[in-house]
Amino acid sequence: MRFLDLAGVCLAGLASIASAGVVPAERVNAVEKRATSTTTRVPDAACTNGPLTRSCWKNGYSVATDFDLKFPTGGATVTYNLEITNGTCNPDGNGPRLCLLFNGQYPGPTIRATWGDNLVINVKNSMKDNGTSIHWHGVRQYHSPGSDGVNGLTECPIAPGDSKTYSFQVTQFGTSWYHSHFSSQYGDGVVGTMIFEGPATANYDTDLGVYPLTDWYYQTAYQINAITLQNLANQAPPPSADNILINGTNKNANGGGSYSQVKISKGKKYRLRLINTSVDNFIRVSLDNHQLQVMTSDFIPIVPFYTNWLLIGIGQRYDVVITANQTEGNYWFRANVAMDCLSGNKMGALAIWSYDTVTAGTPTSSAFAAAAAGCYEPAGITPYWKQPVPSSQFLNSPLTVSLTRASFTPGGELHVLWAINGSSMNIDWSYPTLSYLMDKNTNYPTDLNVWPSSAEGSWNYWLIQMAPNMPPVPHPIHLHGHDYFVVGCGNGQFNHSTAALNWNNPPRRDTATLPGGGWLAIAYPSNNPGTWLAHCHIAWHVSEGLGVQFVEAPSQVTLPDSAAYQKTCDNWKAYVPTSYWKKDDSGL
Ligand SMILES: *[C@@H]1O[C@H](CO)[C@@H](O)[C@H](O)[C@H]1NC(C)=O
Ligand SMILES: *[C@@H]1O[C@H](CO)[C@@H](O)[C@H](O)[C@H]1NC(C)=O
Ligand SMILES: *[C@@H]1O[C@H](CO)[C@@H](O)[C@H](O)[C@H]1NC(C)=O
Ligand SMILES: *[C@@H]1O[C@H](CO)[C@@H](O)[C@H](O)[C@H]1NC(C)=O
Ligand SMILES: *[C@@H]1O[C@H](CO)[C@@H](O)[C@H](O)[C@H]1NC(C)=O
Ligand SMILES: *[C@@H]1O[C@H](CO)[C@@H](O)[C@H](O)[C@H]1NC(C)=O
Ligand SMILES: *[C@@H]1O[C@H](CO)[C@@H](O)[C@H](O)[C@H]1NC(C)=O
Ligand SMILES: [Cu+2]
Repeated sequence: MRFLDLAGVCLAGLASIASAGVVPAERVNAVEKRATSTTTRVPDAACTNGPLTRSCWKNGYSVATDFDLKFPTGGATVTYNLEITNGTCNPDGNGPRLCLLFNGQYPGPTIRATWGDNLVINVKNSMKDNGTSIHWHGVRQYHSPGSDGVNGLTECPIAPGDSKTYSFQVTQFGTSWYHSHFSSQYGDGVVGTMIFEGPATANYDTDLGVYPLTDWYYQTAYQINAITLQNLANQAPPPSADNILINGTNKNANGGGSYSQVKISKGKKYRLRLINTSVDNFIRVSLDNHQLQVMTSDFIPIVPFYTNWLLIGIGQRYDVVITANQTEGNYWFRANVAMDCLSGNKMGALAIWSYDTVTAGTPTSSAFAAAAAGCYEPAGITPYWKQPVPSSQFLNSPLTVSLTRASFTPGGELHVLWAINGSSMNIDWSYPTLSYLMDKNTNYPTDLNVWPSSAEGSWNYWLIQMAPNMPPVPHPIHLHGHDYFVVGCGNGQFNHSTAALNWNNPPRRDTATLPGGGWLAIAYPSNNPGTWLAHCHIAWHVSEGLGVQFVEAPSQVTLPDSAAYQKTCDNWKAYVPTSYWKKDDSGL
């Protein structure tokens, strides 16, 4: 029996590391939809959700409900209208820059719904010079793959002047965000947050709502993306961010701009929903003197744990509870770029948290001791429902991440691009994968990176491996239509006889970090027919081809209404010949 020094290396939170090399007897069970969850709390109809009973919900649902199998029905229909315009923004006072906005604001409005509701979101593209498609990050899109918002997979882009209605049921609860999937457009502001009300594993008095954290650039995402593409040819890093924003604001290097300010009352417990909406930077957050009690990872309720500093990868979310039990005063909330994740340059953002009995002013508080270095998932992530994963030899072949030379257009200029198994992803906006399904066409070009998916009810096992001698940047890997179990990760090349894997109760989430120069082993059951994207959430990397898609149970996919779907495609195809800009990246 061998225990790798996993603690502190990769997933420090693996409390119950299965003994390495020993493959438990049970094999992949073809009918096992989801590892059985066991917890001491059962859904309780009599229990009402309140400050001291947050694990309760209603009608037999609670935080113990496995929402892959069961979620409230008969929810309300909640409608939002979002219009994307080309405007300006100035979040840190550095000066106005071009910004693409939702309803005239950055970040866009918070979409709120309750577990079980049906969301109907009308998106109008009022930009002159870009298509768009809006992805609802982490939403399972059960029976609604046509609302996943991935142009080239689940829809044609929405042409300038056109609108599209996304509709889906809220089968999970917690915190997330939505963003454009049209090239690197989200880096220019096409981002907003989402709150789905539901039960929780920790109690609190007040929900402070979302607290998005992001890197911010003074040039547009399209400009940075172009520079990044040039740099990659020399294995040089992308340009560094110019600032970090907390809840859409911060001071700039010259002192302009303003800090986010939050008021709290002594003795109360506050829920805060942290979301990393960065394009390229990992961020570590902390509130001076106050521990963070972490209770979710992405949409997954976890056994609450306390930490002083919390590392948040791009696309990841953590809901935390903060107890206002310190001397009444002003405290710094800190969001620092995680240098150990090879994220740009050293910088951070500050916010001011004040007790309501004191005059809000500049804090004199000092930071907690620095967190142990290491660009890994935080320690202590244990899902609240205990869900073992049937062990596997990782018989599915490894997906190897490397660099390659490829072009986005036939006969076009060759670029150095990211590739999975030698193939850099490059989608066709005008003929999305769902069109292949509608046309019963399985003749997928290689660069669509369509990988096989296991049969419904059985498990997928992926070993994502960095090729040797690659730039050692970590990649936050995000999966659509599913979340996954993080069975293990480590540095260097995966070795079956030494890798410590956790099959017992592994962390579960929809975005996890592939260590630069290492490997990430994930597992998830096929339980959602559709066509789903898996990609690096660093905007520049997916733009440079770091993605795959898999077509799951094609004959069982709930296709979108074909008239509406075709209308979006027809309008897009009519726009393309007139467009000022042309596609010059993977399209994602
Ligand atoms: C936004 O407006 C600028 C200035 O008019 C223009 O150059 C750019 O193409 C527009 N972008 C989009 C996405 O419409
Ligand atoms: C989108 O608009 C930006 C300008 O805002 C431009 O740089 C980019 O090339 C456009 N991309 C496409 C494919 O239209
Ligand atoms: C974040 O900003 C929004 C919009 O300005 C504000 O309504 C909200 O209260 C802020 N959140 C916190 C936790 O301060
Ligand atoms: C967001 O994630 C990126 C990469 O995953 C990371 O570099 C950055 O530090 C994170 N930001 C925050 C605020 O956690
Ligand atoms: C304050 O709350 C934290 C949990 O957030 C706890 O660990 C700590 O002991 C409490 N401190 C005081 C002074 O009550
Ligand atoms: C990726 O490449 C590896 C190594 O060549 C191969 O074993 C595997 O089958 C490929 N994976 C897929 C999904 O094609
Ligand atoms: C895997 O680890 C074993 C045990 O340390 C070692 O004997 C073997 O050479 C390693 N395999 C590879 C491919 O590195
Ligand atoms: Cu990446």
